[in-house]
Amino acid sequence: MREISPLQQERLKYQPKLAGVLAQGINNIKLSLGEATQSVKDQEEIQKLFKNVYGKPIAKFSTTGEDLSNELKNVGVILSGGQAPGGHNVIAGLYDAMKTANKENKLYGFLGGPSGIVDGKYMELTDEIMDKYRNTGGFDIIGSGRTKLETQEQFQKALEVCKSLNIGAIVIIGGDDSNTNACLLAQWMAQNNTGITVIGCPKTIDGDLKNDQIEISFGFDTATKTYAELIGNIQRDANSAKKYWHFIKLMGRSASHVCLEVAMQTQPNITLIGEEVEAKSQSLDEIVTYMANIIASRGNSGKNFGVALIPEGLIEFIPEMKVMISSLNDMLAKLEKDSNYQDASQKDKYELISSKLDSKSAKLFNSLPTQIKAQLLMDRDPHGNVQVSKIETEKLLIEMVRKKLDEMKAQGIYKGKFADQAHFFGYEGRCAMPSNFDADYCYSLGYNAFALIQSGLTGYLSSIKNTTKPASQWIAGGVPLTMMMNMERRHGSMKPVIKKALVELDGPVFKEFEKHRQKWAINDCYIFPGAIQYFGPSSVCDLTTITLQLEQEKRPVNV
Ligand code: FBP
Repeated sequence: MREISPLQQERLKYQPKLAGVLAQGINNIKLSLGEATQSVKDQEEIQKLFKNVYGKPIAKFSTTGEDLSNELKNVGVILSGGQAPGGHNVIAGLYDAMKTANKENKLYGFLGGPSGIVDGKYMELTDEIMDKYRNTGGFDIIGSGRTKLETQEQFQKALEVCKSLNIGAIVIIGGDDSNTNACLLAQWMAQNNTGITVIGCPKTIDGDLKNDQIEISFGFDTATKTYAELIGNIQRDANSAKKYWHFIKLMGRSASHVCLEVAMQTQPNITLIGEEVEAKSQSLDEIVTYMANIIASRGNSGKNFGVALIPEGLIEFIPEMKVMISSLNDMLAKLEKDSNYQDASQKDKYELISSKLDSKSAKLFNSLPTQIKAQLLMDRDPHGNVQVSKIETEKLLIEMVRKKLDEMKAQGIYKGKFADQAHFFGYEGRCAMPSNFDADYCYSLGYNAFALIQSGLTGYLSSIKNTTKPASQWIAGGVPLTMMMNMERRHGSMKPVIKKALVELDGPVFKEFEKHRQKWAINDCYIFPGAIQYFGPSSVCDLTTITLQLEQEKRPVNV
């Protein structure tokens, strides 16, 4: 019996490419620092909350500057939040850099996410363990979790665990919420003169942890390629059978980057972009009308099939829904502790909620199908986010589009047939075997994280830039976490968080999409991207996402 697949066997041998300067080896890198920085918003509040780590300069590594320290260092690493392809390679890069610097350095993996460091659950990573996970998907080497680190008690326990293992630095691999954790921990460690530093690495398939210094979060490349393969297959099926409309919800908790990138790769008939819905203040009914019109116009010309992409976070971008969800969030934060509410029947809960909402939100809430009501009232995640992956927006839209089409039929303006299929693609792509890009990028991010540690920096995010060029030209450095922060309402009160990067409607990616979408709606312009290729010509195997090409190069290679 096989223990691993033949492809995995081959991938274990793949040597990821390192960013230019890092490839010289951890002992040959030098640090240079730029100007002091500011947070993106709410500077005064952020500075007050992060006194010791606020406003640090951007760091860059080169062959000229200050030498890095070569003192012995034990490091603890945490995988945090949703899985993203390439996480194992971040750890592999970190491990290899540490062992190259000094064989005696030890890397401890905290188990099950941030709670591992608080509860003292860890394992030491060794060559034998590492070599089983190189270039593989998933976070199973040490597991992940969504615990929020914020209390004095948690920080104190983390310190004790680190002291007992002689850990001098912690690397947190996560998205915006997890790196907010990293910054809070960095601040606490600095303020208490513990000597322990904290470095983050930008992870999330959602692609919303990016800015001038962070071109892409890892996992986005592989996840979007995986979804694009699946959607290409569905498009071929739709085009063959010609009998179904496929409504496909795609992960991306807030921003619609995944949806936009996948649309650019596959050219489906309908793609909704949450940020556009918000900018145009579109109501649920307007979105449904937009979809129904395209379906009717295809149906009237004999095409009773098609593919529609729906971003997971859509619901929170619809202005009327946003107002209602924000009231629900505040209300649920209070009702969480109310045993009468907790013990009430679903029906009574809906009635109570509806009575506490303003009349417009109450009307909207009452108009929703029971299933959607129940999904909207589910527990928020530990960071206060609505768990949009559990809200079946694709089914809600199918139901509403069907009603609209029936009305159009009664008016004699629609003559087609509407048969639906609902899909949700999220978990299918989060643990895929990393593409060459993610394998290389992640390895560099991890290696670079150790360079930041040896520079004595804390409260920084590992940054690798110039990523549309060959890895030899990638630029390595670090960006202060406070630079990305602002204040947002979470769990009913204002909290410091890393600002999410949403789809920019005047940015090159949306502009390119906008040029083509009308044609894609009516004609069949489907693209079938096929599976991720790991071996073969670089023009096929090392291509970055269209988003990255358009944003960084201003020149799409394959649109
Ligand atoms: P991160 O922000 O932690 O990277 O997670 C992203 C994500 O995959 C979202 O796209 C999705 O809404 C969410 O995780 C699902 O979370 P869970 O794994 O808890 O179901």
